[in-house]
Amino acid sequence: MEPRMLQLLLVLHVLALPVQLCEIPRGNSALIKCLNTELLRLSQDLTEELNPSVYVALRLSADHSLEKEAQYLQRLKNVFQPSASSSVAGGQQKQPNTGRLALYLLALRAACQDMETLMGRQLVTRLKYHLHKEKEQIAFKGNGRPITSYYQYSLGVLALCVHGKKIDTHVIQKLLNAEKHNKFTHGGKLSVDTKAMAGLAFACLEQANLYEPRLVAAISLAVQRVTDRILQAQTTKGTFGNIFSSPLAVQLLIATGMSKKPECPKGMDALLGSLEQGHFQNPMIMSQLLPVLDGKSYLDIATMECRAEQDTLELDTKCPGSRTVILGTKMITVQLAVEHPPSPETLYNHSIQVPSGSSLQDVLRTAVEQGPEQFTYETQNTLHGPLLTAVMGVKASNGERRYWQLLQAPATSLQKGISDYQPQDGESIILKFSPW
Ligand code: B12
Repeated sequence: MEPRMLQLLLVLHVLALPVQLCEIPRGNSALIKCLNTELLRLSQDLTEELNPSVYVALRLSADHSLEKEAQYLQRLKNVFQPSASSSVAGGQQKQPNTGRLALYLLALRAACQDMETLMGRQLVTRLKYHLHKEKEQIAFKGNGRPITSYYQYSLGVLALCVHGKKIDTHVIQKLLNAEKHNKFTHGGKLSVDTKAMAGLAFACLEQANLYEPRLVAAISLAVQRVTDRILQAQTTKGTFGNIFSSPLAVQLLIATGMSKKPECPKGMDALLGSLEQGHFQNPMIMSQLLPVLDGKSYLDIATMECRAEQDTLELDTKCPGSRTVILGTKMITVQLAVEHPPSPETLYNHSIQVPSGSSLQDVLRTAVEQGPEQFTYETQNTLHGPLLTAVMGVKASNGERRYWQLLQAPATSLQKGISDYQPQDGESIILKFSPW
């Protein structure tokens, strides 16, 4: 055989080898670059919600547009920096909650900002105060639950930890207890996203070298248990939980050195397959995914030096325009029902006509206009997109842990929100007031 032919066969053989580690199989760099470029484009779009998580993803990436990142950081500072006039106890101005503040602090560390300034110290104190309040709620008022969620609580612990701050041991203890007593659930089901975020917080604390051996031993045990549960949550398709919880799950596996486990490359393959098919269109999820594709996790923020970075990312990279939705000329029918258990009657039940390609949010808008029965709804902007907060005048309540769940009839919980989900012709959607 000719030597060149032999060489070609060898290359083909290497390419065909299954992925052994949680590494990106060759040939996917264009796909990853497109995701990176899309997040950069989103960061420049003034109509998009400002999101520190998008900034963190851009910073953790191997390729940068340093000028555009700096502009985005400035816009984040304008919105997230608490005004000097408001006190820690809460001024007149609406302040970011635990999770948003934590994401903002992660962003500042990813920008290598000096935190030994008055503003830097105030931000750290503020997050510590938020966690203290969350801890009090868990202990006294919240029946073992924090004010926001264990997801945000974990984000808070993680953010302080990547800044090298020592965290009140009682705050850590509450997260350990929650893990031990399986509190990382939503609506009675394991929340892989929450487990993964708590796992990242534990992994950071374990590596911090700031705590006494007994606490470190308990933290290490929690890391082990959380990663085991995540590995067990792998589906036959390779995802951990659903496809949208998998980015954070793989981040945890990377952070805890589990990338040699066979589950990890299988999860990575599932992520790449879904990315290729255009399933990741939500900026928040895209921002949780990009670090994974660079083999990184949020723990890597702690050691960032912001030096000698590759400044070659351009907005004009040719990529499929995944987020542009083209409405069809064909009309489709979607059945829309509203349920408020324990009441047996449906509060609303009508078929709605919309152009094909419409989102569920378009269906709701049309229902308001269409009649004959009065349909009303309200939304709230979040980093994840518009959250449905009230239907027919009934408001979701954080305190009572009730929300408007989106279901495909009879009882399949949708994996996307109202602006991302596109119902098919003849589909039945139920909006159900549910506990979580
Ligand atoms: C906690 C949580 C919830 C809680 C939020 C209540 C609370 N007080 O914390 C509850 C149970 C209410 C919830 C509901 C839903 N959720 Co949820 N949720 C999360 C979770 C675990 C953390 C969110 C968070 O705190 N982010 C951090 C903070 C700092 O950001 P934030 O913008 O301030 O957070 C708010 C929003 O994220 C919002 N929110 C929560 N979930 C969702 C989902 C959508 C689509 C939107 C627009 C907003 C939203 O609630 C947060 C608190 O106010 C994420 C996991 C993840 N990977 O992000 C899933 C996640 C975002 N949820 C998801 C889904 C699908 C839903 C539902 C659509 C499920 C359903 N079929 O009804 C509903 C929303 C329906 C509606 N009314 O519009 C998916 C979204 C996937 C995607 N394709 O983008 C995720 C990624 C989970 C998953 N792996 O499937 N969720």
